[in-house]
Amino acid sequence: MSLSHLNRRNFLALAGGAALLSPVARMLAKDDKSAATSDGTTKPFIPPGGSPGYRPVVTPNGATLPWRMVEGVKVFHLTAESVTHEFAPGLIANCWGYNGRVHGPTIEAVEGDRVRIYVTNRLDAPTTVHWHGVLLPSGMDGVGGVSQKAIQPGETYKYEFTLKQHGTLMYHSHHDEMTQMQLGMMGLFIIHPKNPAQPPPDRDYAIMLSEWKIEVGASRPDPNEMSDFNVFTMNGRSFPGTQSLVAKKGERVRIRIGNLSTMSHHAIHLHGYNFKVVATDGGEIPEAGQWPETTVHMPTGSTRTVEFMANEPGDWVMHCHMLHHVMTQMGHKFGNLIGIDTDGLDKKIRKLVPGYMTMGETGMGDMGAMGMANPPNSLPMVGGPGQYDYITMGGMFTILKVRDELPADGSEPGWYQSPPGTAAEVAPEEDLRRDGIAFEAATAQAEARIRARSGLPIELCGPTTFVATAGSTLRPTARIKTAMN
Ligand SMILES: [Cu+2]
Repeated sequence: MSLSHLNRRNFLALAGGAALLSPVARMLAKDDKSAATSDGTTKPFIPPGGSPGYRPVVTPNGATLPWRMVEGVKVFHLTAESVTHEFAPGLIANCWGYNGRVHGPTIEAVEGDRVRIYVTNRLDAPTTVHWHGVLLPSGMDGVGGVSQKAIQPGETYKYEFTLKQHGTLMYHSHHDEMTQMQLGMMGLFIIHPKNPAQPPPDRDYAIMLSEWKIEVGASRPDPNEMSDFNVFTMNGRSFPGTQSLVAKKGERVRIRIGNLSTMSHHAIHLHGYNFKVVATDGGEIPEAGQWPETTVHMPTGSTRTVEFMANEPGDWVMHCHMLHHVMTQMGHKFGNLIGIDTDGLDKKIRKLVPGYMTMGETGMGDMGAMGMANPPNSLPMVGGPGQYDYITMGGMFTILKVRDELPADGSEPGWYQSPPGTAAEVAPEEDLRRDGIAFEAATAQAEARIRARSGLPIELCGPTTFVATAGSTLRPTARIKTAMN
């Protein structure tokens, strides 16, 4: 089989061959008009005069849309345009967004504000903007054909309304929705309360969830996909491209989550905490109606706001619990090799491809860590490097970093250093003996893999099971089953 004939599926079946592919320069479509790459850098907006009159929301990897007051009206300007966007280092695609970003910048205002939002269309296609969940006059609803004419290329439309509510809302194209939203045309619309019932939280984060189909090596997301999405993002970024959320111990944290994925709901799970869902895009939930959760269900077309006290320091992951949503492009449609003895196959293929080794018989956890070359314009199959080991999740995944003290300069706090005795580690021999634990390695092949990891010579011994007792030279690892005596 010639390497040039590999499609994604048999590319993966021949994953060992990936090392033979030389890196190829990213090829971006020539019709792209944007000059810069939207790279997910957080850009806050401080209005003239210094204070906006509210505690601003932080959109990790995102930006806030600037505004200015003109005769008592808060004036914004959105420009719909083509955007070259980096999802994570290694994956760049030509998307559509607003103001040079994917997704568009977060709009922030206060209940009671009169807002005037100009929308300029620099795309080659007509568009509109719908203010999702915002209570407004019908003619301002932004639905092409229903409440207005579509905004033609080159035109600028004006939307103007008074904000009658507060909460976490959204905006998105409502013309050729499948194409335009699936190419990235969406953003968050945060309205702060005019008379807050309680002080603002110490940390107020906003995250937009979305999903994409970007064929490996392609430079344009496929807006016609209806089920097989392969890039899952928070604020347009896939882990390890996602920026961490930080909090100081004792702070009250609010996370606002919106979902405008084409087809998927998401189950956003936070480790280390119980939180309460305090609001939806329909409004605040009275305290009596809030219940504790660790996972919030995010139907597409909705927002949920969760709050909790950051009282336990650590690195706490927050990710979609639909497990294909924490994989990247390469993690899907993979032939099932779990438990297959591939030794004979390997020997045959090695005659054609020296050094070939099938991967995937124990799962995909090692795929990213092996550092095999990725095909052009794609992400490693799974996550990214962590403090202790390779992180086997990517995609819709980020980390909440809670610390006793945060760096004074506002920089990222780095990895959490667990106090001695508070982190899981290899069981000491004396503990195993004291507690009567014997452990059993699954197969000789497992032993070979353990030896490979530990740098010892590999001796394939055949498929016999052997038992190791405490004190053997095997390093207990995740691949070793434990059993009570
Ligand atoms: Cu999901």
